Amino acid sequence: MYLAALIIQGSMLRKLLLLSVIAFLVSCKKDNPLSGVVSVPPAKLDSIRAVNDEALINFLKGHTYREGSISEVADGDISLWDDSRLGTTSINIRPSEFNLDEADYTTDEIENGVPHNLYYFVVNPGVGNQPSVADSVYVQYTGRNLDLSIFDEVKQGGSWFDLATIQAPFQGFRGFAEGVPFFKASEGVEENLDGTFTAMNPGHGFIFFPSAMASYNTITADIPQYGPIFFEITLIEALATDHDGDGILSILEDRNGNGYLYDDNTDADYENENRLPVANDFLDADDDGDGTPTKCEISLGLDPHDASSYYDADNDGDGDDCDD
Ligand SMILES: [Ca+2]
Ligand SMILES: [Ca+2]
Ligand SMILES: [Ca+2]
Ligand SMILES: [Ca+2]
Repeated sequence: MYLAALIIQGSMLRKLLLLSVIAFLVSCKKDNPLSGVVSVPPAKLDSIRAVNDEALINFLKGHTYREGSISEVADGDISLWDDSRLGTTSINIRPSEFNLDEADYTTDEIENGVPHNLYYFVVNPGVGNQPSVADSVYVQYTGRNLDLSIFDEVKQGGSWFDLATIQAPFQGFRGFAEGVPFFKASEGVEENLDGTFTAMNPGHGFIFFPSAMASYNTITADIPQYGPIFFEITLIEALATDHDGDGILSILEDRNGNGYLYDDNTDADYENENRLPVANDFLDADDDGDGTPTKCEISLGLDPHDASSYYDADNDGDGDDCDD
């Protein structure tokens, strides 16, 4: 029920996420010499990273947080860059996230990604649950380009987002999923007489990130190609999520602990050999592909990540469910 509720919240960000997927599909089309259309290959991650990071740093040095909003620094202001409330983290972006030509990258970059800086500015840390990148959050937000123009906004009520989905390859806006976990949710919500509500002490602040964590080379009406962006967010609620319902929280299915949910697939070889759809562990209810669901294996004390240990009710050599 709950995950279904996640999907119905319409918003511009969702539309932009979809746009990114469409742009990716379009970019996959081969050049057609007859049509005269020649596609420009996307730029290399490294070159855009350098330009974007410089733009972000210049922005942070040239702007301040004053009276609830971000504006240009004036005499006596402390810039965002010099403000102790600013933090930074490094997020690895893999060429596969934008279907970039792997010939341009080292084996390490293909496997582990190219590090990019994300900046976050904490106005209020919040007091409630702190989400992980695998969790679901209810937020109010405003998304802006570095010229302060708004490309998306939800200020009334809020919108649910599944951060794990936003982290997925080809989605774009990964920085949103990586930045929100630096905040905690509110301590609760009080309903007002007019039907609106007030979140008590929510996490509140800003996240700034390069285009490789946003829409990268995609051209949209509201965000320039290769444009860094930032979001103001108010984190109202955060819920720990178990996407496949196998009894293991999704964040704990990041088995190699690198904060990326899309490189953990226990039965990758099995899925490959049998031409099954790729299901990473957090979306796979039978992680080791032995026929016995993970949940059943846990309840019986079997190892859910070892295909040679399974429950075999009818003794035919194939794994069965506990209910069989
Ligand atoms: Ca991982
Ligand atoms: Ca799998
Ligand atoms: Ca699983
Ligand atoms: Ca299993």
